[in-house]
Amino acid sequence: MKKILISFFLLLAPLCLIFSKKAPNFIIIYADDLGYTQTSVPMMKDRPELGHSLHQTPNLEKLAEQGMRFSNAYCPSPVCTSSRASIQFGMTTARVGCISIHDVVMNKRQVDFEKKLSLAEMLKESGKGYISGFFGKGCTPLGWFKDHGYDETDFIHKHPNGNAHGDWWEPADKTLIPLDDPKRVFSLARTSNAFLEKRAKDKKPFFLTISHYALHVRNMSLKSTRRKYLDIIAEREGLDEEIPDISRFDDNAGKMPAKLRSHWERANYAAMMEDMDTSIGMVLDKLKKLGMKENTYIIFSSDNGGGASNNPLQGGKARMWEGGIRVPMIVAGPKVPANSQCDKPVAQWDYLTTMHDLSGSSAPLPDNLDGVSLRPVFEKGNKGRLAKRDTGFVFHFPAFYTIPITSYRNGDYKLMRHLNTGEIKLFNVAKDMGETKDLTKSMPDKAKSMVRKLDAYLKKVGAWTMEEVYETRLEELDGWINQYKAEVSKYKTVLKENPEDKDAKERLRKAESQIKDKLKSRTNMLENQASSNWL
Ligand SMILES: [Ca+2]
Repeated sequence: MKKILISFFLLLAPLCLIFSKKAPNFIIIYADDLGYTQTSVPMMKDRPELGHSLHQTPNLEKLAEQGMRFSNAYCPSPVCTSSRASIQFGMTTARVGCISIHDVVMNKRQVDFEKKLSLAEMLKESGKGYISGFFGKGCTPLGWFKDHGYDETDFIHKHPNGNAHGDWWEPADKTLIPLDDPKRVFSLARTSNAFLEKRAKDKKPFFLTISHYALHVRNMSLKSTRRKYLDIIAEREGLDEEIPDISRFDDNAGKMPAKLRSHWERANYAAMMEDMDTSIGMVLDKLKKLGMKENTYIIFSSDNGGGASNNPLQGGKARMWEGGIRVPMIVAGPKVPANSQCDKPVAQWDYLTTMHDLSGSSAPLPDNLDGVSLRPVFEKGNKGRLAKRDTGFVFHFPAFYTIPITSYRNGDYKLMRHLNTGEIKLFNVAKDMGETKDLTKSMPDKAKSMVRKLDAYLKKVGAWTMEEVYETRLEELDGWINQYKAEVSKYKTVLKENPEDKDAKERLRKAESQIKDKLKSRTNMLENQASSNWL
């Protein structure tokens, strides 16, 4: 059905091109694991302390001066994979049916992402002649992005791009990434710029996603950038000696004095951040040089909260506190006022509806999207009136491997529910972004009404329940354990007949080690299930 719709709207394309002015371009620059307070751009202009005091991101500062920063922007999930699926389809992770990289229920139910309308497919349907490119880190369950409407991708390996592609040049043989291309930031900029040059020639409207491997671990940076931060830190700390640049990957890593190790790690992280910023600058400069800047929306954000401190926000990556899901977001483009700020809560699942609106597409959208068009706030900031969201912002996270909490923001309030214990917390995150004052007792009616709305939403979209997730995980582990037990008895029989069979010995050893491994995973899951921790 999706394909028929696409063909129908493609037939209309030439007509649209004649009668309408050129549709705008879109560039999404997606950072990995970048926390709310980690760039040098404070997401609230009147609170400079929300900008990082060490990290320097001058190109993001420039972007914020040209456009709008968002103080209340949310990624869909506190972990990579589910955010990346959600943004693609304009739905919450609960509705998409993907809450983490190893989502046992998603696998069991064989969720088919190809049936859903992606950002690139939505733009194809507009009939405006969009060319879409996706470069960098992908989304494991989605497979190849070329299967989701993207015309150009850099998926040149055996497997679709995951974390390993940002850590190793070639995952198959674990060849190191060249030292002059840490986290592939510069090759990513070059690939992106080549895409832009082609669009400057063919004059087609485009949508480009630059999906950075930075700042996910393993942290890497240019030696020259790192030297700069090693010196800044030495000066700030009043050290008499220079901090040596001994990478932990070098043969002499052991020679780094222990007291200097944390300085080196900070310098390396700051340098990785600046290298990513430099790469962003390379693309934005190219865009300007090609004369395409005026008609291009640039959206910068992160897939989840930072792994390090997100102070004053609590928690970080894989946590449902603000530190895990409130992320930096900067937008620049046609009619976006310069040096402006929007405080209305927005989420990345809004991008699809927003881009549909801004592209001028008249092709229908699916009727089960969670996003609303952000065009009113892009153009008017806090004065822009957004369409009413049916429930609010639901961040469902029934994870079997870490603290399972579902968060739900509606207006100024955020409800959190622990999925093991059912315990509730309520915060006014507009006034109390650090989530320090639990209002459950002072506002019981508010809490109750939010619980009702949240439950109705989760039921409506058929969200996984925590019970189902634990049950499915146990089924999976027990299935594997039984399978390996069968292998153990098979190879024991083989060895009885032929005690010198090397292959059987090796297979027996592997199966026994797998059983041990899966039993450990089983214990870990049961421990997680019994936990009532919040942080
Ligand atoms: Ca991430």
